Amino acid sequence: MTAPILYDYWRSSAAYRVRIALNLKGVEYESRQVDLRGDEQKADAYRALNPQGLVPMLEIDGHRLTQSLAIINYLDLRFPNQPLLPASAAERAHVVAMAMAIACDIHPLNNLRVLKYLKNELGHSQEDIDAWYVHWVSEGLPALEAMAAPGAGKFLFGNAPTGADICLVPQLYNARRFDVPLDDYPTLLRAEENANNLEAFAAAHPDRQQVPA
Ligand SMILES: N[C@@H](CCC(=O)N[C@@H](CS)C(=O)NCC(=O)O)C(=O)O
Repeated sequence: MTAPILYDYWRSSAAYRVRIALNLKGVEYESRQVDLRGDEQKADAYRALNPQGLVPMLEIDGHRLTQSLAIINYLDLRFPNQPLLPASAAERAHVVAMAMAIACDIHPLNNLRVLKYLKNELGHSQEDIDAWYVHWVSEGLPALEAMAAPGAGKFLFGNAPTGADICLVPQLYNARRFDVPLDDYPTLLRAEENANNLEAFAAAHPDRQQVPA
């Protein structure tokens, strides 16, 4: 297999998820930074690869895959070592629900293009935008804590990392950037700490990525 190419951005939480999944699966890949600060994701050259103009995009096995959860699902089926979802239908639905609570219900409200639209098109102040960010994260995380607590062990579900932890760690990284208080989420913090103790998670951290000049 030729090395997959990840169209990546060091600070993108959706790309961060895919970096973690690739590392957990032990798949070596090439990272190509798409500079979101310079709007490279909107350029024709990138949109020709991913019409949505978003990162991540993964070239693997002759495919161009988009959407981080779809990519992670592909990797899980393609590389069955270290499964990222439980085998039982009910447990799988629970883990997917936690991942989606983050990836579908928190992250999209706080994405760069949404924050830029609030600022540039709708004329909101940075103070309003920060409040918007904190509001949606602070509404989503208590629900996630309640969802996770009954089945959590070292991780959000049980004692091995799953797709839910893959979504959690980048979301908490982002929350800290916006000074969102996290003390009320002991289950989430425990899973985050245990995840970050694994090299697969640590190596995917934004601080360990190449930053475009
Ligand atoms: N649902 C998509 C979200 C992708 C996404 O929103 N990516 C962000 C970075 S985290 C992006 O490319 N933003 C560019 C922009 O907002 O213009 C996924 O999970 O892959």
